[in-house]
Amino acid sequence: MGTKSQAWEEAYARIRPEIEMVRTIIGSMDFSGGIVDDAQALYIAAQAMVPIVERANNEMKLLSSDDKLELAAQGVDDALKLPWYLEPLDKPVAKTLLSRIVAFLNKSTGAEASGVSFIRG
Ligand SMILES: [Ca+2]
Repeated sequence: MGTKSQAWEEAYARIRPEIEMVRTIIGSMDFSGGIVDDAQALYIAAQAMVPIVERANNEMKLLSSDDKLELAAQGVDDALKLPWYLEPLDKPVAKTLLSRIVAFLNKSTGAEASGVSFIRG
């Protein structure tokens, strides 16, 4: 993963309550288990993390694109407790998914309108 920047650490501390809220909400949803439910939970967590990270970035103005992607993926990892055999995958899968979600938002509404400026390319 590489070393986390000071800005990353500060942003992570800042969004921890919001990550916890996402974790609680997903935990309260009726996912009965199985790979389809796990995939849906992953998708929901990834979507939830985009505005959370973007808001932290707007407040701090210090995060690199890598920081933001890493932050969002860490948030997804924290928010999801998957079965042990899937747990090592949630962060890397989240990164791919987050890149796709942001690419979609930027294409469908434009980066300006969506307010989503991170994870391009
Ligand atoms: Ca996890």
